Amino acid sequence: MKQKNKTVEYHLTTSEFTWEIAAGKSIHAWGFNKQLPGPVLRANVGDELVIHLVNNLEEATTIHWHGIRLPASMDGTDGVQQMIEPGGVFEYRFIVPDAGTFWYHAHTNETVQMERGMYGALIVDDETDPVFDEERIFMIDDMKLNNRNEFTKPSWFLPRMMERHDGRQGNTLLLNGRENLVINMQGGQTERWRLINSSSARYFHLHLDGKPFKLIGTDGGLLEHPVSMNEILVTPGERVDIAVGPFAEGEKFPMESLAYNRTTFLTPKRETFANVIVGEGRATKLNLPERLRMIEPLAKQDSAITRKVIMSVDPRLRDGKDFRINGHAHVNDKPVIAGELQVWEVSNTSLMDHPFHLHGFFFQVIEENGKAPAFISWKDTYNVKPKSKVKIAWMPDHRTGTWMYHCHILEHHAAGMMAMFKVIDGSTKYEEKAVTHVHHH
Ligand SMILES: [Cu+2]
Repeated sequence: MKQKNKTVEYHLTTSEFTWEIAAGKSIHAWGFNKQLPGPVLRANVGDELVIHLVNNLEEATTIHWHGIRLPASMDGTDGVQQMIEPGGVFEYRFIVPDAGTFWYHAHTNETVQMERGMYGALIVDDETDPVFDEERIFMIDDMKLNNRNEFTKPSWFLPRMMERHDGRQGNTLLLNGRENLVINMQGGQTERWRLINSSSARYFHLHLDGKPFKLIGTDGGLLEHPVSMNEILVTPGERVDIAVGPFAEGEKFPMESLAYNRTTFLTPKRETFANVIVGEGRATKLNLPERLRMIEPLAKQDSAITRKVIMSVDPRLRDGKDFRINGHAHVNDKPVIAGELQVWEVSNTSLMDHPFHLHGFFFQVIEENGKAPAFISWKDTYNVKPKSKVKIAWMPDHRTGTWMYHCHILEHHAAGMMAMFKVIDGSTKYEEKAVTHVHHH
């Protein structure tokens, strides 16, 4: 029986607050409802989400609903709404059309606001989801703190330049706002883990002591079939859903991030984020079918390219606008027409990796450096390796308005690796709707 759609309301208040990341170790975080991460927002496919936002920060903010195919006016960028000033309120209202693992985060002054904790998970359920014994959401983050547990920003030119180049990678490793998290599983059970990389720049290269797990979903929901693997890279902005277990009582192993060389000044390291401890065996109710769903291919591998997007870095790194799209920083790209298939060649001419994020729409990777991908999936963020070309296909729909794409390493985005563009209706004259929601106390 089809579930009835409903309206799900949340009240979120942003503020600065004290947050304990480990026993006796507190930071001055910024976030939602004095929690880090913010509260998990949850709804069923087709429900309407209403989020009443109050901004009690001392600076303006806006919130982006990463991965949700919502109307442009709700996307939370400065291209579609006015800043929510300190003391201001805003109502976000949209339908959640897809099941999967999504997240929300500040989309204003991100290198400060997101670094301090302005993010949370947004989960959309479907009654046809596979059944697990347990589900966990892990928001991955790292913070760059000094020895007084304060957020630091380099003041000298060279370290500032290096941080802009690498992206801010922190020394404090967090899962769900905690250091050294212990994950207590039950023997014989299989869990669904939803991983969300909410860090500024860290490449999280998941490894569970070599134990195999199954990838079941990506940014845009379930895959067609579970795919078994021993490690997976989750770049900033990306999500993966994996099936973990079953393990035997008494097993203990770390959740690690393996070293990944993305060509930074910082040397990549293998690091432990959490530890898994398996308790006594329990019965399982696992129902993970081999066929999870069908994904219709949007385009063939050899489809004609409709746009080229070139991500580049000026090696002189002089002026803070050295991260570029098609040769320029902070670009206004050409519009696309609703209903016209987009086949974009996204290339990276630089020597470092960039996770490419498209707002508001899912794409399919149809080719990477001449090869078809191993399996089809829906993505909104995809890591483009150095000196690489990725061909993506996506379909702009009736949701006309201003959208954007950018590198999800926050410092690269801030230094110019982003573009705004419009989806326009091809048949009628395009008019931008005025923003009328913003008001102040
Ligand atoms: Cu980048």
